[in-house]
Amino acid sequence: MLSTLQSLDIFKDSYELRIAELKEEREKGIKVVGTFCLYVPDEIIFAAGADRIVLCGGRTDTIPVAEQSLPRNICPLIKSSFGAVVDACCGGNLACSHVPLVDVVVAEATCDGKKKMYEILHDYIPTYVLDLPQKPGSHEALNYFLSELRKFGKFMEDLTGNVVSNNALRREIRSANETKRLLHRLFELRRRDPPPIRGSEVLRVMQKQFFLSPDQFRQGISQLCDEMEHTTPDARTGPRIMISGCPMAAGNTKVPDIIEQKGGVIVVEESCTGTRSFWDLVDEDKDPWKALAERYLEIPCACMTPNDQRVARIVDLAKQYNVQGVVYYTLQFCHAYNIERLRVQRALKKEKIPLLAIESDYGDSDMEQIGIRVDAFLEMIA
Ligand code: BJ8
Repeated sequence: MLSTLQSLDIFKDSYELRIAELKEEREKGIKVVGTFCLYVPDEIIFAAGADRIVLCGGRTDTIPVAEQSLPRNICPLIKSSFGAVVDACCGGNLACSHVPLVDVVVAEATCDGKKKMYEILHDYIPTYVLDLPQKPGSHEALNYFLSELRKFGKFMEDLTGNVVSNNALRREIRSANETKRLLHRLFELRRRDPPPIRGSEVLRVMQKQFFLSPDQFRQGISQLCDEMEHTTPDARTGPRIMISGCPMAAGNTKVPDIIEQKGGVIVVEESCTGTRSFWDLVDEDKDPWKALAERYLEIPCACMTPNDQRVARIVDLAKQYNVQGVVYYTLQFCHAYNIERLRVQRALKKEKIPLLAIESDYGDSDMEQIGIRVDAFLEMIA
């Protein structure tokens, strides 16, 4: 079904423009950083006068390239991302437009698969790894992460030759907060019944969040919200669904597409391509480094332990969005999200909110089976 929201075209048309912009920047000597995770603060990259582009892979065609070096039984996001880098660096023909634009990768110590992949990635492209405490709740963890962020700031200064000043950081924190506030506005509109936009459309927009420049992205979101506020949505009458779990990188829209084809109405996503990226703002009144460390350690990723805040957030979102069922999405072999499902399921059960667990890869061989299970789930909760 074609969307009636004209503003979505801004995001569709933005790809070529952004690639051209990044090429131009590189010709002028501006450094471009490739990232894979929410834990790497854009604010520090921009404060150093560099640009950034997301490298998370959602494509299937780069996976066979990765499987020549990596085990097959690891998460498809890792394989797809790694395959895109290897293919681009070894003169392959898959034409990833992102990798050739990148001077350096800034990676992060999150799940085991990513950490070990980054060690090999360094053979193809310079890779800096930001370390993370795994138990984020303590004072010690905060101090450690603060020192890691300062080290990262120094790395960016050496890369760009620019100083990461407190003023520049404050400016970037304000800018990133502005984006987050706009995303709150967008997601607030989705609480309506029926919501004025489909979940699969929001996902495609969110997949551009770390690809477009902040200005481009904000312009698009702002116009989209204006239009949504004055649009009478098509009648969408199916059960209200939340998707929770692993991120869905660009190219991967399989599960939301199936849910909507079957009549489900996706109203919110608890994921890194959903609320996790923007829900919490950075405190603008504190020392900027400390404020960044505090806020980034609050990201409720399943790589952290314990991760009570994620469980609480899911229950809270389910209530706020009047959700009738949660589709818990795990990428195949992602143990962190897969195991954490049990705690999420128990918490939701207490609130009488049913959960459907789907574990999948980027292929299409399980589409029919997922469709059957989604159908049965929607029928049960309708
Ligand atoms: S903050 S979710 S972007 S680590 S799906 S590669 S965890 S095996 S992507 Fe993530 Fe940062 Fe956390 Fe978000 Fe590993 Fe799981 Fe694969 Fe994952």
